[in-house]
Amino acid sequence: MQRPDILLAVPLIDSAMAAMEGDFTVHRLWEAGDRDGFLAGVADRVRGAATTGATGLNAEVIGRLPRLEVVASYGVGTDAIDLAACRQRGIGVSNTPDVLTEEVADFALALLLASARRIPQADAYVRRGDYRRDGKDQYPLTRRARGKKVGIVGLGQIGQAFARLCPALGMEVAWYGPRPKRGIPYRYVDDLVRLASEVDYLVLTCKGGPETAGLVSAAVLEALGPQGTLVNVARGSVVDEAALVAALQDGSLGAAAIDVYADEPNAPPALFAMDNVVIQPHVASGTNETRGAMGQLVVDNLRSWFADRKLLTPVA
Ligand code: 8YV
Repeated sequence: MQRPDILLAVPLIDSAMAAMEGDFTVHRLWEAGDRDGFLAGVADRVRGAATTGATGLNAEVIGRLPRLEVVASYGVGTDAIDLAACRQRGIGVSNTPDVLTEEVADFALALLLASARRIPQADAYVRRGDYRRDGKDQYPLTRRARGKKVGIVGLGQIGQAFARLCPALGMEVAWYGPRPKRGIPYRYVDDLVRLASEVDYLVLTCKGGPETAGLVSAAVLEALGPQGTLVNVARGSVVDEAALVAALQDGSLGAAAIDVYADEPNAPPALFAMDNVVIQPHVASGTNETRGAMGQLVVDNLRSWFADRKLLTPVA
C-alpha cells in the first residue's frame, strides 16, 4: 500500500521526524526555496499535514492541498490553524493536550519566580564580573513570591495545573474566565480589571484566538500596577503588546515574564534592554520529555487516521 504523503510545516523533535519518515512520505515545507512551486508540486499527493501550535496551518495552504484529509498539530493551542476551513472540507484536526499540561504550568511558575527573584538579571551581574564581597555594589534585594496573590486568566487544564502548584508557595489563587466553572475551589472574578487590581501576579494560561485577542488591555495592565507582574505562557495575541511595552517602560506595570509574543519570532526589540522583564522564546513545553510525548502523539494520530480514519486526540 502506498505510504501517505504528509506536508510537514516546520521541524518537530527528531524522534517524531524519524517516525514520520518511517511511515510516510514527508514533504518539508520550511526547506522549500520556492514555496508556491513546492506546494503546487505536492498538491495532488498530500493527504496529511503536521504543524505546531505556534505555526499552525492557514486557509491559504489548506486551500492549496485538495487531497488534505487530516492535520496533526504538535501542541495544544489551535488558534493558528484555520479550523473553519478544515471543518468546511471535513478535514480532521488533532492536537497534543494533556502530555504538556504540567510542563507548561511548571514553566509558568519558573517564570514567576525568575521575575520575582530577578534570576536572569543576577546571572548577568555575575557574568559581567560585578559580583563583589566588599560591601560595594551589592546585588540589590529582590521580592518574595511566597504568600503573594495570583490571578489566573483561563482556568483550563494548564491554568488548573498552575493553580495546583500555588499552595506549595502559599500563594492565594483567584481566576478569571468567560464564565464560572463548577467544582473549582478558587475564587472566580468576572471582571479582569478588578482581578488585576487585587493580585500581585497575573498569569495568562488561556487559549489564543479571536475570543481572547487583546483581553489584557492597557486598563488591565494599569490595574495590575507598578507592583504587579504579568506572566504570559498563553499567546502573545492575548495581550495589547504595545500597551505592555509602554507600561513596562513608564513603570505603570512593575514587571513581566513572557514566553509568547504577538508576531513570533519577532519579540518587541524594546523589551530587550528592559531590566524589568524576563523574555523567553516560546519554550514552555520545550523539554525533551514533553516534546517527545507531543511528537509521539502527532505520529500516533496520523497513524490512527490512515489506519481507520479516527484521531486519538481530535480537536472539537
Ligand atoms: C507549541 C504551544 O506547540 O502547545 C502549544 O500550543 O504553544 C507549544 O507547545 C510549540 O510551538 C511547539 O513547537
